[in-house]
Amino acid sequence: MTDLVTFGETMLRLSPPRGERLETAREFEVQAGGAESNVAVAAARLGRDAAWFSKLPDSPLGRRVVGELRSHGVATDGVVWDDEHRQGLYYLEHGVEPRPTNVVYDRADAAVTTLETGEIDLDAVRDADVCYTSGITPALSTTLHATTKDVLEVAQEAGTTTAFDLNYRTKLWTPDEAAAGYRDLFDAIDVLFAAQRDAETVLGRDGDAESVARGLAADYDFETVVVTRGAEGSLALADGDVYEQGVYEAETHDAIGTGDAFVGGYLAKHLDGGDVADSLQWASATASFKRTIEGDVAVVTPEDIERVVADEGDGISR
Ligand code: KDG
Repeated sequence: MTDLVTFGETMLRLSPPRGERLETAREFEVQAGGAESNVAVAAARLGRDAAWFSKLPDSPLGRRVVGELRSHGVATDGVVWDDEHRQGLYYLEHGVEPRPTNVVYDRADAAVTTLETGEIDLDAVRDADVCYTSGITPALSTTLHATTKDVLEVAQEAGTTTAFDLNYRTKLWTPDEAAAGYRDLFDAIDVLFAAQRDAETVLGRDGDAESVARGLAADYDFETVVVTRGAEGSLALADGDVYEQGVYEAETHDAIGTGDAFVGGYLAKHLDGGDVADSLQWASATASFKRTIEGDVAVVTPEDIERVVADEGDGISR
Protein backbone atom coordinates (compact mmCIF):
# COMPACT_ATOMS: atom_id res chain seq x y z
CA MET A 1 0.00 0.00 0.00
CA THR A 2 1.33 3.43 -0.95
CA ASP A 3 1.36 6.08 1.75
CA LEU A 4 0.98 8.99 -0.65
CA VAL A 5 0.05 9.39 -4.29
CA THR A 6 0.31 12.82 -5.93
CA PHE A 7 -0.55 13.92 -9.44
CA GLY A 8 -0.07 17.00 -11.60
CA GLU A 9 2.30 18.44 -14.15
CA THR A 10 6.05 18.23 -13.76
CA MET A 11 8.03 20.46 -16.08
CA LEU A 12 11.67 20.76 -16.89
CA ARG A 13 12.99 23.88 -15.23
CA LEU A 14 15.68 25.77 -17.12
CA SER A 15 17.57 28.43 -15.22
CA PRO A 16 20.53 30.54 -16.27
CA PRO A 17 23.46 30.83 -13.87
CA ARG A 18 22.75 33.34 -11.09
CA GLY A 19 23.30 36.89 -12.18
CA GLU A 20 22.55 36.11 -15.82
CA ARG A 21 19.42 37.03 -17.72
CA LEU A 22 17.12 34.76 -19.69
CA GLU A 23 17.56 36.75 -22.85
CA THR A 24 21.34 36.57 -22.92
CA ALA A 25 22.35 33.44 -21.00
CA ARG A 26 24.20 30.78 -22.99
CA GLU A 27 23.81 28.03 -20.44
CA PHE A 28 20.79 26.77 -18.57
CA GLU A 29 20.71 24.37 -15.68
CA VAL A 30 18.01 21.74 -16.18
CA GLN A 31 16.01 20.11 -13.42
CA ALA A 32 12.56 18.58 -13.08
CA GLY A 33 10.08 20.64 -11.09
CA GLY A 34 6.36 20.55 -10.44
CA ALA A 35 4.38 21.36 -7.33
CA GLU A 36 2.87 17.91 -6.84
CA SER A 37 5.98 15.91 -7.61
CA ASN A 38 7.92 18.26 -5.31
CA VAL A 39 5.56 17.15 -2.52
CA ALA A 40 6.11 13.49 -3.42
CA VAL A 41 9.90 13.96 -3.40
CA ALA A 42 9.89 15.56 0.07
CA ALA A 43 7.67 12.80 1.46
CA ALA A 44 9.74 10.04 -0.18
CA ARG A 45 12.98 11.50 1.11
CA LEU A 46 11.45 11.72 4.58
CA GLY A 47 10.81 7.99 4.51
CA ARG A 48 7.32 7.61 3.13
CA ASP A 49 6.24 5.36 0.28
CA ALA A 50 5.35 8.03 -2.30
CA ALA A 51 4.15 7.78 -5.89
CA TRP A 52 3.44 10.39 -8.55
CA PHE A 53 1.51 10.08 -11.78
CA SER A 54 0.92 12.29 -14.76
CA LYS A 55 1.03 12.07 -18.55
CA LEU A 56 4.38 12.64 -20.22
CA PRO A 57 5.70 12.52 -23.76
CA ASP A 58 7.50 9.30 -24.54
CA SER A 59 10.65 11.22 -25.37
CA PRO A 60 14.04 11.88 -23.79
CA LEU A 61 12.50 14.89 -22.03
CA GLY A 62 9.64 12.93 -20.48
CA ARG A 63 12.03 10.15 -19.51
CA ARG A 64 14.30 12.70 -17.89
CA VAL A 65 11.46 13.84 -15.61
CA VAL A 66 10.73 10.27 -14.55
CA GLY A 67 14.42 9.49 -14.06
CA GLU A 68 14.87 12.44 -11.72
CA LEU A 69 11.82 11.63 -9.64
CA ARG A 70 12.87 8.01 -9.33
CA SER A 71 16.31 9.08 -8.20
CA HIS A 72 14.61 10.64 -5.15
CA GLY A 73 12.69 7.44 -4.42
CA VAL A 74 9.33 8.40 -5.93
CA ALA A 75 7.45 5.58 -7.69
CA THR A 76 6.36 6.53 -11.21
CA ASP A 77 4.71 3.32 -12.48
CA GLY A 78 1.41 5.17 -12.90
CA VAL A 79 2.79 7.61 -15.49
CA VAL A 80 0.84 7.53 -18.77
CA TRP A 81 3.09 7.82 -21.83
CA ASP A 82 2.03 9.84 -24.86
CA ASP A 83 3.27 10.05 -28.45
CA GLU A 84 1.56 13.23 -29.58
CA HIS A 85 2.05 16.00 -27.08
CA ARG A 86 4.95 17.81 -25.58
CA GLN A 87 6.92 18.19 -22.37
CA GLY A 88 6.14 21.39 -20.45
CA LEU A 89 9.05 23.69 -19.63
CA TYR A 90 9.54 26.62 -17.36
CA TYR A 91 12.32 29.15 -17.33
CA LEU A 92 13.47 30.61 -14.05
CA GLU A 93 15.62 33.71 -13.78
CA HIS A 94 16.73 34.04 -10.16
CA GLY A 95 16.27 37.58 -8.87
CA VAL A 96 18.79 39.67 -7.01
CA GLU A 97 17.62 42.86 -5.27
CA PRO A 98 16.14 44.95 -6.82
CA ARG A 99 15.57 42.66 -9.83
CA PRO A 100 12.70 40.24 -9.09
CA THR A 101 12.74 36.52 -9.83
CA ASN A 102 11.07 35.87 -13.16
CA VAL A 103 9.22 32.71 -14.18
CA VAL A 104 8.28 32.15 -17.83
CA TYR A 105 6.01 29.20 -18.55
CA ASP A 106 6.29 27.29 -21.83
CA ARG A 107 3.76 24.61 -21.08
CA ALA A 108 0.81 25.04 -23.48
CA ASP A 109 -0.31 21.71 -24.99
CA ALA A 110 1.79 19.64 -22.64
CA ALA A 111 0.83 15.96 -22.61
CA VAL A 112 -0.66 16.23 -19.12
CA THR A 113 -3.36 18.63 -20.36
CA THR A 114 -4.92 15.68 -22.23
CA LEU A 115 -4.91 13.24 -19.29
CA GLU A 116 -8.30 11.54 -18.94
CA THR A 117 -9.65 9.56 -15.99
CA GLY A 118 -9.90 6.37 -18.03
CA GLU A 119 -6.13 6.37 -18.59
CA ILE A 120 -5.29 6.36 -14.87
CA ASP A 121 -4.66 3.37 -12.60
CA LEU A 122 -7.39 4.30 -10.15
CA ASP A 123 -6.68 1.31 -7.92
CA ALA A 124 -3.36 2.93 -7.03
CA VAL A 125 -5.35 5.99 -5.92
CA ARG A 126 -7.80 3.87 -3.93
CA ASP A 127 -4.95 1.97 -2.26
CA ALA A 128 -3.09 5.05 -1.04
CA ASP A 129 -3.52 6.57 2.42
CA VAL A 130 -3.40 10.12 1.04
CA CYS A 131 -4.00 11.47 -2.46
CA TYR A 132 -2.66 14.98 -3.13
CA THR A 133 -2.86 17.51 -5.91
CA SER A 134 -2.90 21.29 -6.08
CA GLY A 135 -4.76 24.17 -7.70
CA ILE A 136 -2.24 24.21 -10.53
CA THR A 137 -3.59 20.94 -11.96
CA PRO A 138 -7.21 21.96 -12.69
CA ALA A 139 -5.96 25.27 -14.10
CA LEU A 140 -4.11 23.56 -16.95
CA SER A 141 -7.07 22.45 -19.12
CA THR A 142 -10.76 21.67 -18.96
CA THR A 143 -9.95 18.01 -19.46
CA LEU A 144 -7.51 18.02 -16.58
CA HIS A 145 -9.97 19.85 -14.36
CA ALA A 146 -12.56 17.10 -14.95
CA THR A 147 -9.91 14.41 -14.37
CA THR A 148 -8.78 16.09 -11.15
CA LYS A 149 -12.33 16.09 -9.85
CA ASP A 150 -12.83 12.42 -10.76
CA VAL A 151 -9.59 11.33 -9.11
CA LEU A 152 -10.33 13.22 -5.89
CA GLU A 153 -13.85 11.78 -5.76
CA VAL A 154 -12.63 8.24 -6.42
CA ALA A 155 -10.04 8.65 -3.67
CA GLN A 156 -12.50 10.05 -1.16
CA GLU A 157 -15.09 7.36 -1.86
CA ALA A 158 -12.44 4.71 -1.24
CA GLY A 159 -11.50 6.23 2.12
CA THR A 160 -8.21 7.72 0.89
CA THR A 161 -7.64 11.11 2.52
CA THR A 162 -7.61 13.83 -0.13
CA ALA A 163 -5.28 16.79 0.29
CA PHE A 164 -5.08 19.92 -1.83
CA ASP A 165 -3.06 23.13 -1.83
CA LEU A 166 -4.70 26.18 -3.42
CA ASN A 167 -1.34 27.04 -5.05
CA TYR A 168 -2.79 30.00 -6.94
CA ARG A 169 -0.68 30.92 -9.97
CA THR A 170 -1.53 34.28 -11.53
CA LYS A 171 -0.07 33.22 -14.88
CA LEU A 172 -2.56 30.34 -15.21
CA TRP A 173 -5.93 31.88 -14.36
CA THR A 174 -7.70 34.91 -12.94
CA PRO A 175 -8.89 35.00 -9.33
CA ASP A 176 -12.50 34.53 -10.47
CA GLU A 177 -11.64 31.53 -12.64
CA ALA A 178 -9.60 30.03 -9.82
CA ALA A 179 -12.37 30.60 -7.27
CA ALA A 180 -14.88 28.77 -9.47
CA GLY A 181 -12.35 26.00 -10.14
CA TYR A 182 -11.57 25.50 -6.45
CA ARG A 183 -15.21 25.57 -5.36
CA ASP A 184 -16.01 22.84 -7.85
CA LEU A 185 -13.45 20.59 -6.13
CA PHE A 186 -13.87 21.51 -2.48
CA ASP A 187 -16.48 18.82 -1.71
CA ALA A 188 -13.92 16.18 -2.62
CA ILE A 189 -11.16 17.59 -0.38
CA ASP A 190 -10.47 16.55 3.21
CA VAL A 191 -7.30 18.48 4.02
CA LEU A 192 -6.82 21.96 2.60
CA PHE A 193 -3.52 23.83 2.51
CA ALA A 194 -3.93 27.51 1.75
CA ALA A 195 -1.48 30.37 1.66
CA GLN A 196 -3.32 33.16 3.47
CA ARG A 197 -2.47 35.39 0.49
CA ASP A 198 -4.28 32.97 -1.91
CA ALA A 199 -7.31 32.66 0.37
CA GLU A 200 -7.58 36.43 0.35
CA THR A 201 -6.85 37.09 -3.35
CA VAL A 202 -8.96 34.28 -4.77
CA LEU A 203 -11.58 33.46 -2.17
CA GLY A 204 -11.93 36.93 -0.64
CA ARG A 205 -11.16 35.61 2.87
CA ASP A 206 -9.70 38.37 4.97
CA GLY A 207 -9.08 38.51 8.69
CA ASP A 208 -6.51 36.62 10.71
CA ALA A 209 -5.34 33.10 9.86
CA GLU A 210 -7.57 31.50 12.47
CA SER A 211 -10.72 33.14 11.18
CA VAL A 212 -9.76 32.26 7.60
CA ALA A 213 -9.28 28.60 8.63
CA ARG A 214 -12.51 28.51 10.66
CA GLY A 215 -14.48 30.14 7.85
CA LEU A 216 -13.21 27.71 5.20
CA ALA A 217 -13.73 24.66 7.43
CA ALA A 218 -17.28 25.72 8.25
CA ASP A 219 -18.24 26.56 4.67
CA TYR A 220 -16.75 23.52 2.96
CA ASP A 221 -16.57 20.91 5.70
CA PHE A 222 -12.82 20.30 5.48
CA GLU A 223 -11.41 17.91 8.07
CA THR A 224 -8.25 20.00 8.43
CA VAL A 225 -7.31 23.44 7.15
CA VAL A 226 -3.68 24.55 7.20
CA VAL A 227 -3.05 28.24 6.57
CA THR A 228 0.47 29.38 5.75
CA ARG A 229 1.60 32.96 6.38
CA GLY A 230 5.13 33.14 5.01
CA ALA A 231 7.51 34.52 7.62
CA GLU A 232 4.61 34.75 10.09
CA GLY A 233 4.45 30.97 10.39
CA SER A 234 1.46 28.67 9.93
CA LEU A 235 -1.70 27.56 11.62
CA ALA A 236 -3.76 24.37 11.45
CA LEU A 237 -7.37 23.87 12.43
CA ALA A 238 -8.38 20.26 13.04
CA ASP A 239 -11.42 18.99 14.94
CA GLY A 240 -12.06 22.51 16.16
CA ASP A 241 -8.59 22.84 17.72
CA VAL A 242 -6.03 25.39 16.56
CA TYR A 243 -2.29 24.70 16.32
CA GLU A 244 0.27 27.41 15.60
CA GLN A 245 3.79 27.04 14.29
CA GLY A 246 6.57 29.54 13.74
CA VAL A 247 9.12 29.45 10.93
CA TYR A 248 12.65 28.09 11.34
CA GLU A 249 15.33 30.55 10.36
CA ALA A 250 17.07 29.76 7.09
CA GLU A 251 19.31 31.54 4.66
CA THR A 252 17.37 31.58 1.39
CA HIS A 253 19.25 30.18 -1.54
CA ASP A 254 16.25 29.17 -3.69
CA ALA A 255 12.70 29.82 -2.49
CA ILE A 256 10.94 27.93 -5.31
CA GLY A 257 9.25 24.84 -3.91
CA THR A 258 9.13 26.06 -0.30
CA GLY A 259 5.36 25.61 -0.10
CA ASP A 260 5.61 22.12 -1.60
CA ALA A 261 8.29 21.15 0.90
CA PHE A 262 5.97 22.40 3.64
CA VAL A 263 3.15 20.12 2.42
CA GLY A 264 5.56 17.20 1.90
CA GLY A 265 6.94 17.59 5.42
CA TYR A 266 3.44 17.81 6.88
CA LEU A 267 2.15 14.74 5.06
CA ALA A 268 5.32 12.73 5.75
CA LYS A 269 4.97 13.26 9.49
CA HIS A 270 1.21 12.73 9.42
CA LEU A 271 1.64 9.45 7.51
CA ASP A 272 4.20 8.38 10.08
CA GLY A 273 1.57 8.69 12.80
CA GLY A 274 2.45 12.23 13.89
CA ASP A 275 -0.26 14.41 15.40
CA VAL A 276 -1.22 17.78 13.93
CA ALA A 277 1.31 19.73 16.01
CA ASP A 278 4.18 17.41 15.03
CA SER A 279 3.14 17.45 11.37
CA LEU A 280 3.04 21.24 11.36
CA GLN A 281 6.47 21.38 12.95
CA TRP A 282 7.92 19.04 10.31
CA ALA A 283 6.21 21.06 7.62
CA SER A 284 7.84 24.24 8.82
CA ALA A 285 11.28 22.67 9.27
CA THR A 286 11.19 21.01 5.83
CA ALA A 287 10.12 24.28 4.21
CA SER A 288 12.98 26.18 5.84
CA PHE A 289 15.48 23.50 4.93
CA LYS A 290 14.34 23.58 1.30
CA ARG A 291 15.14 27.29 1.05
CA THR A 292 18.82 26.49 1.47
CA ILE A 293 18.84 24.16 -1.56
CA GLU A 294 19.05 24.91 -5.28
CA GLY A 295 16.22 23.43 -7.36
CA ASP A 296 12.52 22.77 -6.87
CA VAL A 297 12.83 19.85 -4.49
CA ALA A 298 13.80 19.36 -0.87
CA VAL A 299 16.85 17.13 -0.96
CA VAL A 300 16.44 16.23 2.67
CA THR A 301 16.66 13.34 5.13
CA PRO A 302 14.68 12.70 8.32
CA GLU A 303 17.89 13.37 10.26
CA ASP A 304 18.16 16.84 8.68
CA ILE A 305 14.69 17.71 9.90
CA GLU A 306 15.24 16.21 13.34
CA ARG A 307 18.35 18.38 13.62
CA VAL A 308 16.52 21.57 12.60
CA VAL A 309 13.77 20.89 15.10
CA ALA A 310 16.22 19.98 17.89
CA ASP A 311 18.44 23.00 17.28
CA GLU A 312 15.69 25.55 17.04
CA GLY A 313 12.94 24.17 19.26
CA ASP A 314 9.45 25.23 18.29
CA GLY A 315 10.45 27.66 15.56
CA ILE A 316 10.45 31.39 15.70
CA SER A 317 7.11 33.08 15.27
CA ARG A 318 7.49 36.53 13.80
O1 KDG B 1 5.64 25.36 -6.22
C1 KDG B 1 6.69 25.35 -7.17
C2 KDG B 1 6.08 25.34 -8.53
O2 KDG B 1 5.54 26.59 -8.81
C3 KDG B 1 7.07 24.98 -9.59
O3 KDG B 1 7.49 23.67 -9.37
C4 KDG B 1 6.52 25.09 -10.97
O4 KDG B 1 4.77 23.49 -10.80
C5 KDG B 1 5.11 24.62 -11.07
C6 KDG B 1 4.11 25.58 -11.51
O5 KDG B 1 3.15 25.15 -12.12
O6 KDG B 1 4.25 26.77 -11.22
